[in-house]
Amino acid sequence: MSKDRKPSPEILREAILQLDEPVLFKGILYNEDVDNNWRLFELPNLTKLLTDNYCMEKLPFRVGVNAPTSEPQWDISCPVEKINMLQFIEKIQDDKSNKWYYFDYKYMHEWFETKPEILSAVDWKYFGFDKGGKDSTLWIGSKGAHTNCHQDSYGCNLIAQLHGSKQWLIFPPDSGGILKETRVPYEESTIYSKINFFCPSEEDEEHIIKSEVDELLPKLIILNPGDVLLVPRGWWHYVESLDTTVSVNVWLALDVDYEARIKEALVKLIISRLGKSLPAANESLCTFQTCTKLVEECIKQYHELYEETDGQSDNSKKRLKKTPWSSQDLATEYPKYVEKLDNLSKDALRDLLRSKRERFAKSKDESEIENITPCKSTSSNRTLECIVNTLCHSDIINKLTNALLTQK
Ligand SMILES: O=C(O)CCC(=O)C(=O)O
Repeated sequence: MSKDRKPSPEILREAILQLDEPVLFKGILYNEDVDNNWRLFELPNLTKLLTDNYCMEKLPFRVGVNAPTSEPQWDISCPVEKINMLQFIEKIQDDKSNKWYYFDYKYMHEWFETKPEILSAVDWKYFGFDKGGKDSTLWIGSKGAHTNCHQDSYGCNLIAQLHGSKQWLIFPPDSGGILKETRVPYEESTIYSKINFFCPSEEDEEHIIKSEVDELLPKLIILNPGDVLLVPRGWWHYVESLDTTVSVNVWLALDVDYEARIKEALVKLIISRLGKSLPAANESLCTFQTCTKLVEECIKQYHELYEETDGQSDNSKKRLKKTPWSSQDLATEYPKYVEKLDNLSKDALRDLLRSKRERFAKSKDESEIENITPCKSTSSNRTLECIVNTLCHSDIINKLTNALLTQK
């Protein structure tokens, strides 16, 4: 059978929902065999579209520094500049500036409602999902723009790299201890790592290398234009633009999200009760009553789902029990399109962290003079942060959820 065979949308859908390891679909979108409009997101095409029709339309870009900071450059601490695409391009061509710009995590339907070309250029049908621009988020960044290491609470994630290259460092779901998980700053459905992967300290490097075990070693992937990456449920990721980049992603809901919703509602309850004064994303923390209702509602939905599944016919249960796809199976069957990703060795991980720390050694003085470090320390209330992180630790929230789900 031909090595150039394409996996069908049905196979891809089934595999994507079952895989528990990241997989790279190499160059799959910009392959002439695949008919699509994704090339509209290459920077020159996107810029033309946005400047022709949006003339002076400005988009909010988060601004950070290509310089060392003692803490991660948290999203909520970064200033935002509203600029149009031409201004963005002008700014990133300024060699003297050490700033990066990121129009990140933007649901496309909120920004491009009047631009159907942009929304309809996104189509996930090749992967077996009836989803498009209205379900997807857009990310436009300059070199150094990054998303701090975190774990998403819901679904699995498909990412289309459409312009430039991005580095993804991905750790398995159980890496919360190695990565120093934290709920501060608080953002619904995001668990952050305290490690500053953009410029790790020597202590962070030592902590990671000392705590790493073979099963939890990360994968390092450079996504290039046309690539699609699957990040399965629960995998931690740190993402950095290596040059000017455009990418689009979609989160795909999974049945297990019903349990994750209970956990997120419990965290929201604790933070709303205790952590109001800690840094949080710009979203309303609900009152005690509303949070309690939310927890109850999530538990009810969970029971409804599993009662439905229990009521399934024997045949449909058998169908669900089919041997799941592994990344190795996919890569063996479809070598032209699918790449299984290897783990980094401990030495390679140490080298990576060191090179990230040392790359700014020369620019340090300069950035301090400019005094544009956007990262404010969150140390004003370390005790409260510690209490919140203890109560919201995944081990505690898991136990609490189990207790709530098994109570009579
Ligand atoms: O591309 C990025 O900067 C981050 C993307 C991300 O976190 C995600 O797709 O879950």
